[in-house]
Amino acid sequence: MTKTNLVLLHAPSVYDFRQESILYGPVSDVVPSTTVFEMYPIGFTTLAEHLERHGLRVRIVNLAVRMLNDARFDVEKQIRRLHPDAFGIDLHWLPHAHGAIEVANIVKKLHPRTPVIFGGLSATYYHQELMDYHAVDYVIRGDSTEEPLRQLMHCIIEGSEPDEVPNLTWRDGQGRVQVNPLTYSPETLDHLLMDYSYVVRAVARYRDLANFVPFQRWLGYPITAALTCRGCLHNCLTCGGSAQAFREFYGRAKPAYRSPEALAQDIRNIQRFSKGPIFVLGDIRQAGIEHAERFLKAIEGFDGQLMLEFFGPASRDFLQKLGKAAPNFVLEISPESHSEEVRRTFGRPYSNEELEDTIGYALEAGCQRLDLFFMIGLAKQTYQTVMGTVDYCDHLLRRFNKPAERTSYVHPFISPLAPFLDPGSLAFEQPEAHGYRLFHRSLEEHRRALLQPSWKYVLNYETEWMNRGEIVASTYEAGLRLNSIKARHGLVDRQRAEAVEKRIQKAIRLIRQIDDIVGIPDERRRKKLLTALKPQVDAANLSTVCDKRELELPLGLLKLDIPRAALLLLSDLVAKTTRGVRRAVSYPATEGRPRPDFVAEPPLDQGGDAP
Ligand code: B12
Ligand code: SF4
Repeated sequence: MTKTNLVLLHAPSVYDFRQESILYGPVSDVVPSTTVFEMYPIGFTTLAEHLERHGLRVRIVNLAVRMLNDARFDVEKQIRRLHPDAFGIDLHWLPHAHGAIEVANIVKKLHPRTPVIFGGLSATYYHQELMDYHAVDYVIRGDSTEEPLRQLMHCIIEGSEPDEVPNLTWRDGQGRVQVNPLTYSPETLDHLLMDYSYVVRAVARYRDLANFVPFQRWLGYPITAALTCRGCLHNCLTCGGSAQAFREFYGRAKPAYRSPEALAQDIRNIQRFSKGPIFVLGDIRQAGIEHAERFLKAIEGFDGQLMLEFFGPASRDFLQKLGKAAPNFVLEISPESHSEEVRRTFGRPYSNEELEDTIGYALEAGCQRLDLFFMIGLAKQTYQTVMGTVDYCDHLLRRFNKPAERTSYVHPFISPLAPFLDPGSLAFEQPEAHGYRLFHRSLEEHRRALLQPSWKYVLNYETEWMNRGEIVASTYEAGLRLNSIKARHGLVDRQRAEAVEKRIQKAIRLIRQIDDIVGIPDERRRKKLLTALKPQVDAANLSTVCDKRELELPLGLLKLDIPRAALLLLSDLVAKTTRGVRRAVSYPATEGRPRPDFVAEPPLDQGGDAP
């Protein structure tokens, strides 16, 4: 059996979520993950693919999803039987501050001599502080770590010092922390394979789907993402992925784009194994309208469900072209607030008129569904402004949703900026200047905050216009109101709307009960009372201000076809090897002979990777 060189582990947000009684709140209502944030970074697939292309073996283990799916899943047992040269753990999203560090501690306890490598945007931001945790040996910084990771793996395997590896923070022989320059930041994404072919190969090779599943409901709703770029042109106030955050903290002066043709090919390749929707991440128009139109040309005739996000208004002409190229298109727009002042302060300087024109053009061009995302916790936003946003949703639904006439419709969502204001964002870096007050700043403070009994106390901020209590209260009230508006407009059926309403009411009661418990001075009594609440808290954690299924598009019967995809990949490889054709991206480590991709190895649960 070939040795695995690197195992990439994805931790749950709070490691002990199965034991702790924590009301996480609506922190993940508008993303596919649950409150455990079980989705691993898309970068796991590009890291794995890049390393495998250079002859290394990589395995992904999504601990978070395994723990969610099986209450008895034994993390330590799983990690004990893994024996790679190194473990990689993502700390991309700060809400993993607790889980990622805890998993690193477990790895170190069970494999004290195996290096632990951290990476991701939050790991980059907190790289120096991460070196204070004894379980962390290396942090690779930046948004593009494929090549630095390959070089580091080479050093680990050879036993040499990684002083030349770009973007690396590490400890030298004397235990001193070394910070190598953050110089590796490629200008495009065209050197990568971004079509999940690694995942399909690995699932077939290891006969192991369970560890690769990106989020809990994915097998029922296999939505897949295609990435247009790394970085961003914009500077939204609370975003840790803004242009200035990338410049200042992640070593990127300007976005790196995927070429339109490569992006279209990624999408077509994904369609070979999944008939689920494909979400094109990042506004395709960021690189300019000519770039976007090249994409439309390259994707012409695509008959799958294609979701695109727009960072601002679009012209009728562009939407018509989009409708012709990909007739089953769906749009996402985040106006954040109905208040033009709040929206402008956030960094989206367009009017409601422009927004509504865009909605009209999109529906006219055949957009099947247009999701609108509004947020709570913004600068200049009061409790009343939040309610004004809900009223505006009612107006939009009255204006655009005429079910008798249309097959397409508008679907609004409202959710809080939670659990954390992003480190690196303008609001996090200069809170007072933007009307924010921060409660936690360091990694350790965030790690501890994640163990607070309700999301009100986990929140790392409040604003001049709303304190934490008001952010929580306005979220629940907005949720209740929007839910009944959606029921009235037929966007959710009565039964689902009633269930959402009950869940919100329950969450409101629980928040109050937890507030009372938090005030009890005796710590043991506090703990006991919180533990007694756990079953109710778990039930309220499912989704709060909306039903997660509202995010989903109706699917046909055939959604996932991994065996077919594996066969297609295999036949591609055989054809290319026998014809001696080199791929656009070549495979240096295995040149001239077929890659051993389809030699099945035992799944981890059946002793795979044991020594
Ligand atoms: C796409 C995206 C998403 C997608 C994620 C798709 C996916 N599976 O990756 C969706 C919509 C699902 C999403 C959800 C969330 N997101 Co988001 N997202 C983005 C966005 C727009 C782009 C990210 C991106 O470009 N990724 C590409 C690159 C940068 O990352 P990558 O390829 O995955 O990984 C590379 C490196 O990060 C690193 N790396 C990552 N992991 C590891 C591990 C190791 C060992 C190593 C060595 C390297 C490494 O190497 C990789 C390859 O080179 C950014 C904003 C922005 N402009 O950056 C926000 C952003 C990353 N998201 C953010 C947040 C807060 C969230 C949520 C927590 C929001 C919420 N409350 O629901 C959730 C978390 C979901 C979960 N984990 O379950 C914040 C993070 C701030 C922070 N520091 O915590 C950002 C910066 C901005 C924002 N507010 O949206 N998000
Ligand atoms: S929120 Fe704004 S700054 Fe952040 S990724 Fe989206 S458009 Fe860019």
